Amino acid sequence: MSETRIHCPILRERIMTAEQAAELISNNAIVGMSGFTGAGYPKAVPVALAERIRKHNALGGEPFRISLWTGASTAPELDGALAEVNGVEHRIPFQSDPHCRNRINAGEMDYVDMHLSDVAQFTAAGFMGKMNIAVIEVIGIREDGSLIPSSSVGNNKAWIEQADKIILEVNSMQNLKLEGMHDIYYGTTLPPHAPVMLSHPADRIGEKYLQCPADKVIAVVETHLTDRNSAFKAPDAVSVQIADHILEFLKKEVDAGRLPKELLPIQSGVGNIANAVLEGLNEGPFKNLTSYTEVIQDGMLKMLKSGTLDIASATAFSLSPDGLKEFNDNIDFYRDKIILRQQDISNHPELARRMGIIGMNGLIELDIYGNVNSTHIMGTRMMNGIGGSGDFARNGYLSIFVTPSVAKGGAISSIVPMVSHVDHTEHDVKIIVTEYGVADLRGLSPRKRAIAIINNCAHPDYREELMDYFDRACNGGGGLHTPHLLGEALSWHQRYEETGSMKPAK
Ligand code: 0RQ
Repeated sequence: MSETRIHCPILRERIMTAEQAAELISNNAIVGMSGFTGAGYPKAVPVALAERIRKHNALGGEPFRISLWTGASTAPELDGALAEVNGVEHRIPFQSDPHCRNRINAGEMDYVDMHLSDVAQFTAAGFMGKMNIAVIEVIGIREDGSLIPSSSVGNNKAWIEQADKIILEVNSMQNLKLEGMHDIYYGTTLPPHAPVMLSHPADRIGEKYLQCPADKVIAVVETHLTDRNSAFKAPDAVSVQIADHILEFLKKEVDAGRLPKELLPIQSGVGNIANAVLEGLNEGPFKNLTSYTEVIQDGMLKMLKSGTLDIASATAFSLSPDGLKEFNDNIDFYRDKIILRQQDISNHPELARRMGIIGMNGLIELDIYGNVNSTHIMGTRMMNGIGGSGDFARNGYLSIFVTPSVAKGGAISSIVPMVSHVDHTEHDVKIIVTEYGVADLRGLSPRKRAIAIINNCAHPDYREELMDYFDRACNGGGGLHTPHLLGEALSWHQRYEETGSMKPAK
């Protein structure tokens, strides 16, 4: 394996085991790791590090903990293993791992939930200290020491630049034909930034490889392990209805001349509903679409295959096992239709505005005035994080938020009088879609938004009560711009915490 994938003689001399490499990471280190939505993350060193931490902590004394910075969410072998041994003191910028989530919500891990476009600049500026070491998965090392990136790019360029030392995992399980699909841009790190000269998702502005000074590389570990590839749930009736409403909405926008017939570049969030929306778009009337997004999901492969989509630009794959097989079996078809970029470019605010991205993201709850909570359960417990949704919602052309009208079998209304946490304010939220319909909030004042959201999107079980709240708030003696009953605004959440349901007792 080393003959074929590690072509740089100096770096071949640094091959060692994952356990030996893990010994090179110090207690309290700031560690950057590759990985974005379960793709391209290191798979051996974090597991070995977790084992080392477990043994260290079993002896008592000062606990061994690191700061862990990644691209986005990773996988059980990284976030899961390190969180299980309580080895992470500080975590940025996004996660979706159950162990990690438990530590965060138990107050045992400091989690800084960040806009994904901002991380490279924020860390390069040194706001949170200097990165000591980076662990990066690649699929090969070229003779000159440059690196062939893996199934995600994420923050790898930034981590390689910022870290004092680097450990490389060379994963021979990844398809070598990924080589050439990446576009790594070296023109921007800290302000003042020059304009990023990209105006179409198909544009290439960078290099195919990651530059990496060989003298920083202290270990090379060979692996042969697959990415975490979670299956998607087959689209259920609710997500199909949501997808249908989005299609209808987009068709009307085209008819009204507010969108071109091939739309504008699409961004689609992660998760089952986002994937179902892509499946719906694939069956819709649109052709020659483009995508400028973060992750390539199964639905996007299908759209490329059918010709609905011409090009997809992203920072990572997020495929199911079937999706991965389809991709690998037909990689020659997909190679020139997918470009993988670093996340400060895939999510770049300037580019989102320039290209006029149509952002489609999920949410936990929204309120009657259109404020969206994407991250917190009942105001206090972290789910995943804001991820890239804010990069696109604020800066794109249209920000569409999608959600089933209820959660937990109907015990929770996704539409509440006041959100228990805000990620996307009323100023960034343009269109809401549930299985009941579309609320087009563009140009509506708060009171008109409330009526549109309740009538078009709320579940019938909660509609009357929401309207009752709104009516009483309008007559409650407070201001009439955004009417609220402050003592009652969060009572639905309180009721859920106390009774297990937002529905009032009969
Ligand atoms: O939990 O499966 O245990 O029942 O949340 O909800 O409805 O399956 O929707 O998979 O699209 O995820 C906001 C989490 C939605 C996601 C969120 C529970 C619900 C279920 C999942 P169960 P659904 P999705 C690009 C953009 C932020 C990041 C982002 C997300 C689970 O879209 O993380 O947009 N977004 N990134 O039961 C309690 C509520 C609930 C609730 C849903 N009101 N109260 N639980 N759930 N609503 C990608 C990146 O940036 C990397």
